[in-house]
Amino acid sequence: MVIGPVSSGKSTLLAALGLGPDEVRKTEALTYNQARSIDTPGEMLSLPRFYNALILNSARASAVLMVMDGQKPIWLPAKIGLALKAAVVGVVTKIDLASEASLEKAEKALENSGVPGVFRVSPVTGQGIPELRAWVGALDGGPLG
Ligand SMILES: Nc1nc2c(ncn2[C@@H]2O[C@H](COP(=O)(O)OP(=O)(O)OP(=O)(O)O)[C@@H](O)[C@H]2O)c(=O)[nH]1
Ligand SMILES: [Mg+2]
Repeated sequence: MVIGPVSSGKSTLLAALGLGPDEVRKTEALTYNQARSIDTPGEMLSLPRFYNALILNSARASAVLMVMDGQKPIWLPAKIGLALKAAVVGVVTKIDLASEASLEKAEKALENSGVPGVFRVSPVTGQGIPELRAWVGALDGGPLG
């Protein structure tokens, strides 16, 4: 499952990991990509009335990737990572566009949201994707175990 701000690169990341969707467009609703992944629109993280839906659906996933745009880091709800019902890991995306200072800010914001461990990736250059794919692949029962 991917969660993160609007346009942070969640759907693009799922596609790069081979977990769907086949075609990346704006995500309009919480979407199950067959048994491969759960995609969420960034709006669900900016509107508190949607938090419960994120938390409930996270129970269906083996892992949650909390995605942060490395170029435009923003503060997330404090400690929200602790409420999710799956293993959670932070992923800073768009590292092909971001400065080191901005990447560090993104990692701070993830840490503040209660999300441990951070991968730095770019689906555009492929940096960090094999490492993240290996982490996801090592989960029991696949991504939606
Ligand atoms: N340069 C670059 N662009 C990226 C990267 N990841 C995503 N993008 C671009 O960022 C934009 C938003 O990507 P999406 O994957 O749709 O973002 P999202 O988080 O799914 O957005 P919502 O569904 O609206 O919440 C698209 O134009 C992508 O092509 C990256 O690593 N590098
Ligand atoms: Mg999307």
